[in-house]
Order: sequence, then structure tokens, then C-alpha cells
Amino acid sequence: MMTYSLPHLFRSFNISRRVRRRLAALIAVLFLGTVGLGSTAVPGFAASAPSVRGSVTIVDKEGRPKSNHEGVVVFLDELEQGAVSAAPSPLAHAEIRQNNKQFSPRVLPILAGTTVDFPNDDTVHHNVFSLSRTKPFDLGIYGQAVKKSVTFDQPGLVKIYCNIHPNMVAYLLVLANPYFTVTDSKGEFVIHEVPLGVAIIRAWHSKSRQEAEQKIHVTAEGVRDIRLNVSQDVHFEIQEETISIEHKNKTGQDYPEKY
Ligand SMILES: [Cu+2]
Repeated sequence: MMTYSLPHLFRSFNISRRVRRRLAALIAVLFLGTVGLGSTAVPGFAASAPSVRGSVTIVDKEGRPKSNHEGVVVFLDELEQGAVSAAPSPLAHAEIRQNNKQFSPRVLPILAGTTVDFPNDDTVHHNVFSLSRTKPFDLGIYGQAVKKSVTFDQPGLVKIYCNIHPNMVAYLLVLANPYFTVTDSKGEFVIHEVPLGVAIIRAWHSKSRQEAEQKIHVTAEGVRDIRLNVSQDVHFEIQEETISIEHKNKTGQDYPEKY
């Protein structure tokens, strides 16, 4: 149905989310006006789907809050049946660049089915690879301005390395639905236009072995006025652990001392 789709109709145009929402609200008003329902909510018709917002506090091993809380992936899981099929389709391409001998971004959530491009911005060569169960691949050695791509069909974590530079690491989280985001430096997040119903919200941090999770019930209760957005507040605290990024190269050997 049209439950969450209105704002997405405008996604293909190059206009901001705020403008899209305004347009969606306006069209919903027109729709309600046309059929003469006034302010009565139509069952299953949440013109402006609710958002889930909240914050993540990253604490160090002593329990002290860190100064920067960015890079935590927050996503919805275990959605009710039908919610995922109503979800918008994925971005065709995402990107992890090789820049200054680092991957950028270092943490990237994507929807399963998305193709990720790996352009090399550096003057040195890189060899991007992964031995992950989710998606093993080896892009071979390539130099500046070359871009290679991989499509990730299966949900799961993909740790990505460079076979030449052992300090290069990226974490790609391939997710089964598009309801995900990454925290900003304050640890704040918002997942827009989420489906109604019960779901699990999870927070994943590369420096914690355990995902934080919480059950939420997204409701449209009180969404009589379609300009209103119901939002839920969720707070997580994640404690960092010592997780070594040490790993073998793509053939299972140690990296040479000099590289
Ligand atoms: Cu490299």
C-alpha cells in the first residue's frame, strides 16, 4: 500500500528530505481532502512515517564516555512480515575509497544487493580483498584513478583489508533492510520513515564484540495530524574492547615487516 512510500516517490529527484516530506505531506493533505475524510486517519495510511531517533554513548574500558561517538551502525532487524517488501529499493552504488593509505569510510552499512565501488585515490598501489564468509573477494593490485567494484548480495559483516598495507581495514555491514544509519560525533542517530510494528534495534561498533540491542514498538498512535512525526528515543551504551586488527594477508601469510 502507500503506507511509507510517499516520501520515497521523490527520492529519485534531486531534492532534500525536508522538501520531500513537505511534498509528501501536501499530497497527503490533497488526498485526504479529495476523498473527504477530513482529519480522520485512514487505517494503514501513515502519510508521514515515523522516525526512530536516539543516541549511542561509547565508553572506554574504564567506563568513561569517549569524546567522539561516531561510526556506530544502528539498524532495525526482525521487522514484521511485509515491512521489508514495502521498503524502498537500494542505492545502486556505494563507495569505499582508498585514500592516504586508509579506507574511507572505514565503516559502511549497505543494503544487500548494493554494489560498492573501490576507487584508488593514492599514488601507491593497493590490493583490496576480503576473506569474509559473507563475501570473499580479491580485487588484485591496482593504481591511482582505477576503480573496481563488488556486489554484496548476502547480509553479514565483511572485513576488508589491503594485501599490501596491513593497517588498512574497513568494515562493511551488509543489511537485510534499508532501515539503518551511522551515529554522528555526538552519538546521535535518526532512522527515517520506518515501518510500524515491533522490531529490534541494534547498534554495532567495530570495537565491541557484542551488538547492543533493544526491542521497540513503532506506532503511529496520535498521528492524526499528518504533519506530526512520531519518534522513539533509544539510548545505547557501548563499551569498547581491545580488538586487534592484526590479520594475515590474502594467502594466509604474515605481512612482510617492510611494506
Ligand atoms: Cu594498500
